[in-house]
Amino acid sequence: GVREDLDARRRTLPLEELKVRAAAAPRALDGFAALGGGRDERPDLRVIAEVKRRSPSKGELAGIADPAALAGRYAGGGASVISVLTEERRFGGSLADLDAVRAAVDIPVLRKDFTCDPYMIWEARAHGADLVLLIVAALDDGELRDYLALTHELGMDAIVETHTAGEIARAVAVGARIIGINVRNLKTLAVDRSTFAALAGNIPAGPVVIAESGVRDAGDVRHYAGHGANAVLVGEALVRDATPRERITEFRQ
Ligand code: IGP
Repeated sequence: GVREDLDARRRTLPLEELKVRAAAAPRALDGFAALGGGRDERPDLRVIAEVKRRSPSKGELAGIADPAALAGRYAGGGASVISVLTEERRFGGSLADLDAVRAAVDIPVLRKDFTCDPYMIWEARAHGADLVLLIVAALDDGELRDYLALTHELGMDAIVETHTAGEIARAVAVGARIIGINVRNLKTLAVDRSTFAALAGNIPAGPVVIAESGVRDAGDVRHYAGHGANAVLVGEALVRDATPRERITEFRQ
């Protein structure tokens, strides 16, 4: 499981050294605002474009030779945030990918990984991330609160990922400002796009609402937007596309 994987993960630096690097990093960009948060009206749909080399369900997705160049194309198409998978074993990502993307774009960057301890939050900041992912199903309420607090202390924001009504209630209870509904069941890896419409109504006004996974085309984007998504998080469809810049432009219309 996720926990075992993370226990086995190499700790590249002592926490004290990460803290020094986090303090020296340029301050985090405002991911909440980039996603349209803090406004009365959020007319335009935002796109979070993901750099994902492989996935447990699909295997190798694309030979991403240059994550920085891909991120540059995403930004050129009008992506609001770049998501970078850093999990190595199942997603083929790394902190080196995060570094490369961070250096390539001036929009907020999400470190997309299974955050399971404070170390990873410091590490994200030390590597220039502006957002981290907190998966409600993987954390208890105490962890969720503590990790969200640390994320905010470091000037970052968190996408708090949910998959059930109960998880949404927990995300709301801890004061999540950005709530994602992942339509992919992380246990079975099955994608059910109807999950978003079924659950979005449980999120009160205030948080930014993100539809995660399963976007194939502009029709799927319209579907999520029509059911209240402020942003969509798109991985596979973009990394496989020959012209991701044009695709993002189309998604935003
Ligand atoms: C993107 P897709 O179907 O567009 O490639 O999905 C994103 O939602 C997915 O990568 C994801 C994910 C996660 C990956 C959502 N939550 C948690 C790893 C861990």
